[in-house]
Amino acid sequence: MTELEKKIKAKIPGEDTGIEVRHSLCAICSPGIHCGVDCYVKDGKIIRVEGTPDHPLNRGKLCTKGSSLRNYVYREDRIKTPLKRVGERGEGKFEPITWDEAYQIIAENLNKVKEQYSAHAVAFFSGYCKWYRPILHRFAHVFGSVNFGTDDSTCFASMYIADKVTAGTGGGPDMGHANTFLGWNYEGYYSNHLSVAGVQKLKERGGKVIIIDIRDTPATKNLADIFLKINPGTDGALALGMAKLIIDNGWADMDYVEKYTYGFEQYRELVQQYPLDKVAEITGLNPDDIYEATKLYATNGPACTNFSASALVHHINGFNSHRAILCLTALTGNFDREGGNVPNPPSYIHKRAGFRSREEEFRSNRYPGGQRRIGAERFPLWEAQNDEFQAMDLLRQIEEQKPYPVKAVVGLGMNAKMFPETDKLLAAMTKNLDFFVNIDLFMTMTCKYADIVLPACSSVERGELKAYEGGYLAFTKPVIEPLYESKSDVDILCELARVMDLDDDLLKQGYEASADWMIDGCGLTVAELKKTGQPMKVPTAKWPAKPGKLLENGFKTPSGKFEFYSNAIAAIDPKFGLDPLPSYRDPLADQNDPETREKYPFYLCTGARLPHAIHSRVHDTPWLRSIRPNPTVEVHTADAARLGLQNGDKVALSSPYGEIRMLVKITGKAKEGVLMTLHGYTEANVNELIGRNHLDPYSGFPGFKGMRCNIRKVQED
Ligand SMILES: Nc1nc2c(c(=O)[nH]1)N[C@H]1C(S)=C(S)[C@@H](COP(=O)(O)OP(=O)(O)OC[C@H]3O[C@@H](n4cnc5c(=O)[nH]c(N)nc54)[C@H](O)[C@@H]3O)O[C@H]1N2
Ligand SMILES: Nc1nc2c(c(=O)[nH]1)N[C@H]1C(S)=C(S)[C@@H](COP(=O)(O)OP(=O)(O)OC[C@H]3O[C@@H](n4cnc5c(=O)[nH]c(N)nc54)[C@H](O)[C@@H]3O)O[C@H]1N2
Ligand SMILES: [Mo]
Repeated sequence: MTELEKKIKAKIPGEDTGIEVRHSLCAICSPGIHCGVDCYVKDGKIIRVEGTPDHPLNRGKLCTKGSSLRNYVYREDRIKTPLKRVGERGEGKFEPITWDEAYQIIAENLNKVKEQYSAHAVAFFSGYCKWYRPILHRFAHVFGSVNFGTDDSTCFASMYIADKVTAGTGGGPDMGHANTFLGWNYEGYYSNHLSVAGVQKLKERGGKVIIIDIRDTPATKNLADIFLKINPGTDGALALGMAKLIIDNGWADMDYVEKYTYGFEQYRELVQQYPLDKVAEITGLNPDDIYEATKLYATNGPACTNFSASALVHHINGFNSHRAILCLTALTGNFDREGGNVPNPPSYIHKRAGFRSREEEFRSNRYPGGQRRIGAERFPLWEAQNDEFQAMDLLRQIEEQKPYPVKAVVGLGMNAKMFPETDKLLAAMTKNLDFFVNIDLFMTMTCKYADIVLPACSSVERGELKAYEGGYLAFTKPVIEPLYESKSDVDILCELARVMDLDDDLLKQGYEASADWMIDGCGLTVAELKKTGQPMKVPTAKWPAKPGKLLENGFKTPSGKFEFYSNAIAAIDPKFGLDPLPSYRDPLADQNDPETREKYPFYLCTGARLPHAIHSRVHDTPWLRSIRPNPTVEVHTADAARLGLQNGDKVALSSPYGEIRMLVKITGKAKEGVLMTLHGYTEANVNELIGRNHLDPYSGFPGFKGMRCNIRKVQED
């Protein structure tokens, strides 16, 4: 009897249950935390899902989303066949077609746009999903387009670029060796529950935790020794003020600063402008608390810091806030040091796993050049530092068709609700695109605007290459056949490459051959990985990462040092006004005229994570939706009292760009004057309230977490 059979017998006694337990992963969530799942399969159907007990990542645990995996996979709105639009764009009228017909139509239309305009007039865009990205990226380039873009235009990349221009790379918190954890916008229980154990262990060892957040969370309650409940978007000012305190009190590691950093004098001058009383006023914090937190961080080292792919950089001053915080790690000698923030390059699709892959080469060695990417003219730093287009300029370019037309979009999980002014984007696509194909699991609002819609299958219906922390790699096996006529995204792309006869043998050979090419030299092959479908230790993986390499060999920046003053930013044309120093500006700088202030007195923070929801993708998963059935806005107790609002009241949220309806949920979690709500609802899409030009000039990121708005009660309709 195999181990699995024993497990089933133990769980479900009796003779021949006809049930098999098969391993896969849950891809609902953040790619960094794709937990191992055991699917109980009977008659080709999943009847139960549990966490895989010996999976190196989740060790048997599952969150609410993972526990709903079965409900997600068998949702009624799964797209069943390839579809061709027969009504108007947006109307949602389609007829089923065959895969062959779909490929022919796509090939013809993309080639037509290429002939009439250019290959760059086709934009390839991926939503939140990451696993197929190397294939899509290469496909775009082999087709001849420079325009590959993703949700990274609003997530992660701002931080990545800020890290790159400051230190050449980012660094993760070395929690295992730290005495202090500076949890800057850290709320692990909600967005990354598997990270909480590390913080708990640090506390058990007697380590200290500082958390800086705008709301009360389980992390602020359970973990924080010091909690700074800061005014939203003012973190940059706090970081500069902390730097002044550190320097003035002699807590800086001047030996580190002298040996390994660049631009300290200019930085010192900048931070002198942020004395404690001024910082306390901007941030809304008590000066003593700021002092205590700073002292603890700077004197109880080694200290490591949490950074977020979204929270801070979702303010229009966020790029520099991130840099200002990163600078603290060098000022205190905690960057690239044990117990501080330790660089560790990604192995495969953002995941740090201690081994080298050829993913970057795979996607970039067919880069066609010949044009600048979408957004390059407005966001030169982005263009210089990232190999994707900045999708926050897509709407403008589709509307204006300048500097060159965009006439077709190939979307994989493209979700227009991710973009500010969603309706305008859909209107521009309707009016100006010759062709739009979208591939998704579900018939989303965005799919309804597509000319061709293709059904993708889920993680449990496909095989997928996946790297894990600790030096692991897996190639999963499907646990059930793809539902209906759905297919794996990578098979769709590789089949299309064959139909279009693209000049690329690797893509034409398929995903597994491409994956093998990318992991060549790591010590494992796809064939070996497929034998178990479970994560295997990569023989060449070096884990954990050893600190000190940059200090020894030099940073990958123009000066070879950690740059308080960024030479890469200084090289950008001064007309863009980008400061090489991490200077601070008001998060609502573009909305502070008296009229707007008066009309929209509230601060709107959208999308701070909650455990049961993830962007738009599970709002229509019944089990998860049942936890919070209605789109709600969290209103502070005092504001609710002042406005005469009760729990469950219907309100209109408005900004200069639009208005949506939600229900009131009264809490004391955020500060007075701050409204908090989730994104991704079709019936209450908060991104209608975010202005398309409310963007961080360094990264192009939208101010999702900092926007003026108003709230008023409306009658039930
Ligand atoms: N207001 C506001 N807006 C935000 C944010 C915020 O905090 N506030 N957060 C931003 C951030 S950080 C991010 S990362 C983005 C995420 O933004 P989105 O890309 O909108 O994320 P999702 O809604 O999770 O996924 C998009 C689509 O992918 C589909 N999908 C799921 N799995 C697959 C698959 O295997 N194949 C294919 N082809 N499709 C699949 C889903 O069904 C869904 O329709 O949103 C950003 N937008
Ligand atoms: N359950 C769940 N998990 C997720 C996701 C999801 O949608 N749902 N999305 C995934 C994705 S794509 C991403 S990018 C990550 C993001 O994950 P996190 O980085 O954890 O992002 P958030 O939860 O948006 O923000 C973290 C904390 O920052 C706080 N915050 C907001 N504005 C400010 C501010 O101005 N200053 C300070 N100091 N704090 C602020 C919020 O209140 C929140 O508690 O989560 C991933 N994990
Ligand atoms: Mo994100």
